[in-house]
Amino acid sequence: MPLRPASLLVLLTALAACSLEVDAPDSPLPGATTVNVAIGDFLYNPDTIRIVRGASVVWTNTGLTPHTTTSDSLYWDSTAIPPPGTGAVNRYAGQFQSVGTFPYHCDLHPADMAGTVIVTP
Ligand SMILES: [Cu+2]
Repeated sequence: MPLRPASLLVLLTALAACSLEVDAPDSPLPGATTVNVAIGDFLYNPDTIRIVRGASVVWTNTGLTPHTTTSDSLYWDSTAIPPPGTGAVNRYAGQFQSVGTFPYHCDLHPADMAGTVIVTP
């Protein structure tokens, strides 16, 4: 299934905005890897990931109900990602351009679902 371009753009834009202070304009992004996070009912697996700056994260909803991946600081917000089998794209992805610790949660189940992306140089 193709990634949803609108969501990807939102994520990249948001992360670019938060990367202004730490990224030199001509600084190459060393990471080219993709890390997958499965979304279930009601958890992220794994809930904490460590990636190198420049790596991409793909969240895939494998549960039975919609979920989101929403940055606690609103650097990104997937809005509702449908479960598989609906005919709609059930993934959300983006590249992390900034070093830092980025906690996130599910906007639909904020008391139950939380995760962290740790980005290293
Ligand atoms: Cu949820």
